[in-house]
Amino acid sequence: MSDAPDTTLAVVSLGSNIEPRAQRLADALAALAAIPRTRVVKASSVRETEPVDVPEEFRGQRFLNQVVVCETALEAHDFLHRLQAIETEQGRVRGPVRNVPRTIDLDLVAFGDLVLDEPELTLPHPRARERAFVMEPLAEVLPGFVFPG
Ligand code: PH2
Ligand code: MG
Ligand code: MG
Repeated sequence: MSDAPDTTLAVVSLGSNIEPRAQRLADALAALAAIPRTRVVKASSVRETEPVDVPEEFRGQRFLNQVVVCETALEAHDFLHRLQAIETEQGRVRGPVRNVPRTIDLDLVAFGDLVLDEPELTLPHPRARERAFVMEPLAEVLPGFVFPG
């Protein structure tokens, strides 16, 4: 038996396509570091990326993306709710149309080796592996990362 606290590596993808994009990512990184029982292990470089799968009228709005690895003692849903609270705090508004411009998007890409398929949370993130704006910064912070499941 170990008395070390049980922690999980959580991989978070950050994205913004509404200025000030870089400030929003920096604010989100600080907010991640302030989540209780959580620390930021590593943050990738910030990359400017072409929008993928966004409505035609917003194709001109490029994203800044980053991947951040956290170590947390929270449970997956609690951690997700923290991410959603940060999005709300940063003025994220959710509407009926998918992938419209957003102040900040914090997606849970993976949470340890957890595999889940629930309405609220699918792990690992179902589209992450197809998205260079996730996979490239992920390879920078966790080279050789293997998705569970
Ligand atoms: N997020 C999306 C859809 N398309 N494209 C880029 N380049 N970066 C993103 O973060 C992004 C996207 C849905 O969340
Ligand atoms: Mg997203
Ligand atoms: Mg999202």
